[in-house]
Amino acid sequence: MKRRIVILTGAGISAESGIPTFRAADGLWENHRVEDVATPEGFARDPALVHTFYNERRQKLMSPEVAPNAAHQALGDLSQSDKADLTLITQNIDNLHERGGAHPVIHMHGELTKAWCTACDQRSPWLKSMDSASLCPLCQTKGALRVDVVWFGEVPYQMDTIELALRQADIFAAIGTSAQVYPAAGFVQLARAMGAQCHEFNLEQTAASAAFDHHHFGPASQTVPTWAASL
Ligand code: BJW
Repeated sequence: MKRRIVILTGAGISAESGIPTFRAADGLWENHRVEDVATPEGFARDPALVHTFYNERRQKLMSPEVAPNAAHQALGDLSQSDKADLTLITQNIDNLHERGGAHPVIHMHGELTKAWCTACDQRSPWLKSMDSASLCPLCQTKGALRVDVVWFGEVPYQMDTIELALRQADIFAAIGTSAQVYPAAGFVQLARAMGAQCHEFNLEQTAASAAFDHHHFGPASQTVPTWAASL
């Protein structure tokens, strides 16, 4: 039987593709307080600020200087190979896994390139700028759209599917995540308790390092392709 591999990725896998990670020493997030741009309360207070914040990130994601790196490509190849039964979960809202050939990808924190209409509760692809006057392409309501990302205090997507995959995993790997945000930070505990071999890929130790059996220190663009080829 094929080995069941569950991979969780975080901002570190996209760092070498030109997308900054989140947790800087100054506690700010691209010069904003997290409460202002990544909570429903922040959006209610100042929707224009939040729309602009995500519009700029979407524009950057679609610019020519941002592209999948060797780690995304290696996971894309693994996803298309018959070497393993792979569940790929990302906390990232970028589309670099898909552009690296991976399918399917569970975006537990949502996607920058989708809009969520709070009037009809439908998601649609969204590549242009969004503002408080934007029209839902599905129900035509004006002013009910927000970027389809999971903010603090909201429930991440596909948690039932994720929990089942973690319970059945033979191998669990966490790549480029600081293990500071739950529930993702706790996935290793469940996978390990259920018997999975656990691998961590990072530049440095994290809050969760002690829970992993194997550590791969270094840039993901180097460590991930080597590991994927060894499977
Ligand atoms: C490299 C590298 C290279 C760099 N190669 N590596 C108190 C205790 C416990 C929990 C809570 C608490 N108070 C509140 C909570 C819950 C809260 C939470 O966890 N808060 C913490 C701050 C404590 N969580 C939530 O609210 C979540 N919802 C929830 O819990 O609902 C309840 C529920 C759950 C399940 C079932 C039922 C109910 C929602 C969390 C939503 C997070 N959303 C964000 C924003 C998305 C939109 C946006 O992008 O703007 O998601 S926050 C942000 O952090 C983003 C990321 O996905 C997430 C994780 O960050 P990540 O990926 O780990 O990045 P970094 O920057 O932290 O780390 C990068 C790492 O890469 C570093 O370690 C580097 O060393 C490494 N690295 N270059 C390899 N080249």
